[in-house]
Amino acid sequence: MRNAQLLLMILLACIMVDANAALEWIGGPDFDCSDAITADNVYALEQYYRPVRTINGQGLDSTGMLHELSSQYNSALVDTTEIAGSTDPAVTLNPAGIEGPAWFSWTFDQAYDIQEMWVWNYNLYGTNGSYLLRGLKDVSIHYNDGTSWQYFGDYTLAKGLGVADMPHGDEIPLNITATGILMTPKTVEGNYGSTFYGLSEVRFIVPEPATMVLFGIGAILARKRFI
Ligand SMILES: [Ca+2]
Repeated sequence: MRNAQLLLMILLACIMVDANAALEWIGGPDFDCSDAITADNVYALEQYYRPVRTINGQGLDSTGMLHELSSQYNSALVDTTEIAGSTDPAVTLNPAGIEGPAWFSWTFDQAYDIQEMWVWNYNLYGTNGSYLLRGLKDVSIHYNDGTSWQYFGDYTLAKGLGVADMPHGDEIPLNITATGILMTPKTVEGNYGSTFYGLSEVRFIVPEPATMVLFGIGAILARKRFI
């Protein structure tokens, strides 16, 4: 009976912790490794609009939830007119070997259980909203299982708002274990109507560590109790 009561208390604690758990994301504040994530795209060597600007928090406010207007200092952008006609496979094919007008990839330092991917799309209004057309629209998502790239699915991203404090527009449910994520705009409708393809920020949500520890303890005790 004591074991059963202990197990019940632990399970209740797990539920309480889970309900109050702060969101944890790879490479974000309080994460145990700031080098946990790197970003890449066809413009990785460009001085501005570098892919790292999609994962280092540049452009986000003090709450970490609102992104300011996109610029070369806080967002990534690919100008496809500059790579048109290229025969370099690193440009014309994404890391999974699939053709697309552009691609963005994020690599982790190890495999993570990723619950969701949040996306802040390109966030600059321009004349009559013309720069918002640079935002990604219909994309394919691949994930690296540690050995090779696997197709996850297609997704349509919300258009940016062009405001100084833009919340993320998408929470893509993933629930996969991966060492990397790849996002490739479709050849048709890959963005909202531009030769540029841009993103402001992404975030990969992972289980909160304390919750995982408690769930682990609960699982061990449950196994002892019921086997
Ligand atoms: Ca950013």
